[in-house]
Amino acid sequence: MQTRLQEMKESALGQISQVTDSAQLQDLRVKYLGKKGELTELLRGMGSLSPEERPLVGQLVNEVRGALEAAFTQKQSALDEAVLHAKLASQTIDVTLPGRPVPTGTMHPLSRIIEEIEDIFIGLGFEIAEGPEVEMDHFNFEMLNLPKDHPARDMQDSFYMTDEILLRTHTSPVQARTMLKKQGDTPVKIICPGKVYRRDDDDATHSHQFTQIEGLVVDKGIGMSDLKGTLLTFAKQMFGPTQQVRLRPSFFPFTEPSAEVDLQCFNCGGDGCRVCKQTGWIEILGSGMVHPRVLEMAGYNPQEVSGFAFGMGVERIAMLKYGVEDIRHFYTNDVRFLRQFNRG
Ligand code: 2NL
Repeated sequence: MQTRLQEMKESALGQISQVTDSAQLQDLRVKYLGKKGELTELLRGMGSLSPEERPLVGQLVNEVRGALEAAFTQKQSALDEAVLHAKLASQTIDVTLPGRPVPTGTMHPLSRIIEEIEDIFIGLGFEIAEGPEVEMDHFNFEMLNLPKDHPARDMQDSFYMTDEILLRTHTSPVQARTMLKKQGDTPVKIICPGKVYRRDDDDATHSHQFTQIEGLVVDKGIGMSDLKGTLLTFAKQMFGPTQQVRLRPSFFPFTEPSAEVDLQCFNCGGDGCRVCKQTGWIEILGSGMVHPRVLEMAGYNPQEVSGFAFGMGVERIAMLKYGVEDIRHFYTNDVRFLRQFNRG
């Protein structure tokens, strides 16, 4: 009996060591340790042993069982490890290979300019206001002192959807709406960036759709000096600390008095060049003191408060700043054009 047990143990250990996968190992486990396995079979034979032999053989059976179980467990973890190693080996990556480039976009030059201008005015305590691009005639023209028969309406040929609804021709209606919403509350200190539309034939310097930023300040005691100081501060932050501004008389129906604002040419510093047509100055903004009629229509008493407003074309600033010679480049979105901005 002892000999048979020893032989069985040797044979089982031998077979276990030969096994190459988990399924084979499980078969062996059943064959030796299972309910109908060889060890159980041997145990049944113990009945025929003498009382002296039984405890000895019992002990030996337990030893053999323990040895086999240990061998199974050890083999199982060896097999698991081998599987893991094989998997790791088949899945290795070469970290020294060059990566696949992921094409990233760049910010559109117009968006960049808008963001720069917004940041400057936010720093001066302005808030950003937005409004609809499809606008009512009332807010686009009437509220800005441009009644139906006003000749300036011809100047701004518009895209009408109906008699009363059009694509806004400037962002001024956003300012009119903001003032109305505030119901006479002061101060109003906003800038309004956005797309505007005019019926123009597109060419190198005209586009039927373009981008405007307008600003508006309404409060007690606002004067022309506030307008000039604000725009000078803006010019210095946008174009450099030595920048100067120049105001020239002008006309807009919604401001009185009105002024064009010139910046010193940022290309030649004022000496005169191709960009400034030898004048040393570049026209960049329209501005003025808000017309009393406009204040009144928007719910403010022009005897108590006053305001200044200004408007600039973002494409024009971007063209001057980046030396872009055709406004249509901003909308055709040729990546070779767009990639030239925002490098690094
Ligand atoms: C230009 C001129 C300007 C304004 C816009 C404005 C708005 C309100 C009241 C009064 Cl609500 N004025 N806006 C004033 C002066 C000039 O824009 O050349 N834009 C490109």
